[in-house]
Amino acid sequence: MKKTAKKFTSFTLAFIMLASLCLFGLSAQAQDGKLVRVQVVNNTYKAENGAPWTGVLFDEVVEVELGANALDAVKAALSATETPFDLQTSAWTGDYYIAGINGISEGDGAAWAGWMCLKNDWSINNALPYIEVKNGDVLSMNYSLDAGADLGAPWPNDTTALKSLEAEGAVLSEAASSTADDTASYDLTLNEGSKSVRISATAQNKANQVRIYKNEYAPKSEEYFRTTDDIPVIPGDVIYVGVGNSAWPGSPEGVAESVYTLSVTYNEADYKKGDVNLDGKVDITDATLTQMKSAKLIAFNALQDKLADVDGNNKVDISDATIIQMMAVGLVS
Ligand SMILES: [Ca+2]
Ligand SMILES: [Ca+2]
Repeated sequence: MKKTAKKFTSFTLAFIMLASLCLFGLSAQAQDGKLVRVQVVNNTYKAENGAPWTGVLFDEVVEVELGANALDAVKAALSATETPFDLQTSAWTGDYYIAGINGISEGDGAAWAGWMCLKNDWSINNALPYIEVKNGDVLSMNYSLDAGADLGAPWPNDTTALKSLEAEGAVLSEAASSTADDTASYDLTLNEGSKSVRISATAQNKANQVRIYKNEYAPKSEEYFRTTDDIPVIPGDVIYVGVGNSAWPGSPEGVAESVYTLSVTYNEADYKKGDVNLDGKVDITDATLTQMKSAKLIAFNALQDKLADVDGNNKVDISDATIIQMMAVGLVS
């Protein structure tokens, strides 16, 4: 009876922890919609060639409904800023597109000129109504004189390599085991006290999407980080920066994706056995997390796996959780 009660308590705690994680995730979002940042930029069509304006026309955060697409968000920003625009339907596809903004219309300055949209620095290759937007997305409407080449998205697209890769909140350095190819491995050493990082990654060809995953490279999953997101990390985590995976819209045909591996460094000797959440003490939370890991409810990184395997049999299971529980109450050390 006592044992059952203890188990129940552990799992109750586990679900409270999961529930609070979910709440934390939602709190950053607008209550009944999503916040999208919209920019309108003309850096290509010059004043001396007849452009009525150049540079950034506006950079505005708008709240749109949960089901809104990229066209809804761009229209909302154009309306909010009282910017005149010209909405047309494509003669070929019948889809809506934005033909003109504030006096600059497709065909102005060059035969193939027009307004193109970059979503989080990805030059989207589809009509805006088909593009989903998430809370925190950045939509940049840019005027192009040559179908995207002057925006960093030339055709044909023959590379998925990155042009630049930088980290905020950590020091990024090429790992000793790195190969000199496009998909090098890096060490990511967290700054003192840093609990999250931002990864800034720019594709050589912006027709490719860049998606960031933590601890498991899962390109089929829509649960990924963007370059604008704070990525919570602990020592032992591995961050994957993928570019141009064939499952993602915009990827070049017949060109392999690039995947950059960024491993958060650690010194195993700095951590106590059993301290799976790396907070410097072994308590009931560590036991609960290990129980959840044993039940495949959560995943551990490589360092957490080592710290959780207190009986040293090279696997993390319920026996480890039980020993950690005993360690937490001082029955074993
Ligand atoms: Ca702990
Ligand atoms: Ca074990």
